[in-house]
Amino acid sequence: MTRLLLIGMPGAGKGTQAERLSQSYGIPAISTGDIFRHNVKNETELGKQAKAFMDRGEYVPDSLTNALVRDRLSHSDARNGFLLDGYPRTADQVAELDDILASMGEKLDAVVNITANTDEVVKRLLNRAKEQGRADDTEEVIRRRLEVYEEQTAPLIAIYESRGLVVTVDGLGEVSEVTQRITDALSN
Ligand code: B4P
Repeated sequence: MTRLLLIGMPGAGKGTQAERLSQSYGIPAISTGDIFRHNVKNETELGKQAKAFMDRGEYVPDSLTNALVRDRLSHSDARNGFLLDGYPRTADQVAELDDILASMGEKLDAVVNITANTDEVVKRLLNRAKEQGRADDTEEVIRRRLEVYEEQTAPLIAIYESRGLVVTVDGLGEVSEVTQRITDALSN
């Protein structure tokens, strides 16, 4: 498995699993959320533009996000595979990724859909707020992020299902159990 997407509601465990899968498959995990946070922290031009959206729980505009991913996927470490964590999140981003992959002569191997429920993810994210103090982990912003996910990202699962790429995995339980479920599902 070399070209993977991770999709799931905020707090489903995308970032957590991406790190582990990246190690076991030997491919870079590319998290648009992490890249945006890095830019916000370093007060880059991109970070200044992204911050206002992220703080409200809204998506960063497609134009910025797509350009960032196109650039990142052109790096040599992504030539033999990658794991995209949290991208695409909109229909426009799906179209952009299709175009990027077509221009590279590549295709996706699988889309891992990590499932969870609202109560559990709110609990996880409020817990992360205590530990890490992320600006978008307040209860109000978490609720908005969940709405945005339902409106804009949940419908993408059907698009990838119609292409026969979706592998759905239960994201509840121990982190290591979830990793095992994903690797088992991908090896079938
Ligand atoms: P992300 O960084 O992707 O944030 P996220 O959806 O909350 O998921 P994350 O990966 O961090 O959390 P995880 O579920 O692993 O995005 C943040 C923001 O960036 C977006 O709201 C948006 O503004 C912007 N953005 C990013 N990508 C974009 C795009 N493509 N287009 C536009 N805007 C974009 O984990 C959450 C917590 O749960 C952690 O504390 C973890 O330790 C815990 N956890 C994980 N698995 C667990 C388990 N099995 N049991 C218990 N706890 C668990």
